[in-house]
Amino acid sequence: MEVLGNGLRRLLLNSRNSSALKNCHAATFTRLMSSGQQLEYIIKDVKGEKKNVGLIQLNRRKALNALCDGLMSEVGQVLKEFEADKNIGCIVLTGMDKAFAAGADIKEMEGQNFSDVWYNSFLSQWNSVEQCKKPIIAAVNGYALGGGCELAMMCDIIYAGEKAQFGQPEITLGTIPGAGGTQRLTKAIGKSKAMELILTADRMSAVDAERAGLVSKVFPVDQLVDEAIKTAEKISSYSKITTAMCKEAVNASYEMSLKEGLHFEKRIFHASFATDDRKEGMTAFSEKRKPNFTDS
Ligand code: DAK
Repeated sequence: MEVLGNGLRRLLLNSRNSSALKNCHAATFTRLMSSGQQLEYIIKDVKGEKKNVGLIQLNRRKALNALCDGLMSEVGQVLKEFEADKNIGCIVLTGMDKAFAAGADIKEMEGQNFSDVWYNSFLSQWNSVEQCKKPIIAAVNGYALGGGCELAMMCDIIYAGEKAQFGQPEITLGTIPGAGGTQRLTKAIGKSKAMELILTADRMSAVDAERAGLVSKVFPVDQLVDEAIKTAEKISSYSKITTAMCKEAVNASYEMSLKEGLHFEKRIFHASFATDDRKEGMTAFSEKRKPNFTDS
């Protein structure tokens, strides 16, 4: 099995060097790498005093973290691993100083036609980010453009470094945002500002993004990731079941009318009374001690 694996890996490595595949088209290759825990486009780490924060760093430096198929497959794979890890309560997703991500990989998209993208559910592996039940903090330094901005918006909290720049420049490529830019950006900053960014391809600074509500906090570039990890540790200290309930209820507000959303919230609130952690949280308050959550 191992021999076959190495052979296939060599074959894929060679074909990756050919001009047809040189821009990271080999999703199969990546899956092979991930299952063996060797990641090519991202770095996986576990942080925090209690090792309860999962860290994913996008690491395709030369291409400014352009989000190729292989990279997004690795992100999906590692998110799954963090979801399965009972100790991890929150995930931080970051890039590098110059770029969180400069968008989906344009060179990978260039040769595709309508039937390619339609029949192959092009880029469907991006769904793994929005489907993750654990909270994800995007720590954005540098460019967050196109799919980079959309990836950050799929996360639950966005922290930005002072030099971060957000934008949806797809119009310059003859296409439109395809991973939530027209929807999530509009909900985050309102129609006028979203239209302006999407129709002009102009960029928004970190400070303006915070003012507009896209970003919750701005930090000096070199402190950003540590600050995101600190917040993630705090989130991880609470009951994971309650955290998941909070996330689900907030996200439901995107999908429902106020009346439906309030009803949904009430039902989840009621459901929290079926957990041990709700009992423990309230008992600990009365006994003037710290709660000892068991995530049940
Ligand atoms: N794709 C591929 N390569 C990219 C790239 C990208 N998005 N962005 C940068 N690169 C590569 C450059 O080609 C260059 O490679 P080499 O020429 O060295 O081989 C290298 O990164 C360095 O880039 P530059 O030389 O351009 O660096 P500069 O500092 O001069 O400029 C820049 C930085 C970020 C302003 C510039 O690189 C740039 O404008 N990049 C493109 C930004 C962009 O247009 N992004 C939007 C892409 S469209 C979907 C999911 C996602 C999407 C759609 C659907 N579904 C789930 C359905 C998303 C679409 C997009 O994001």
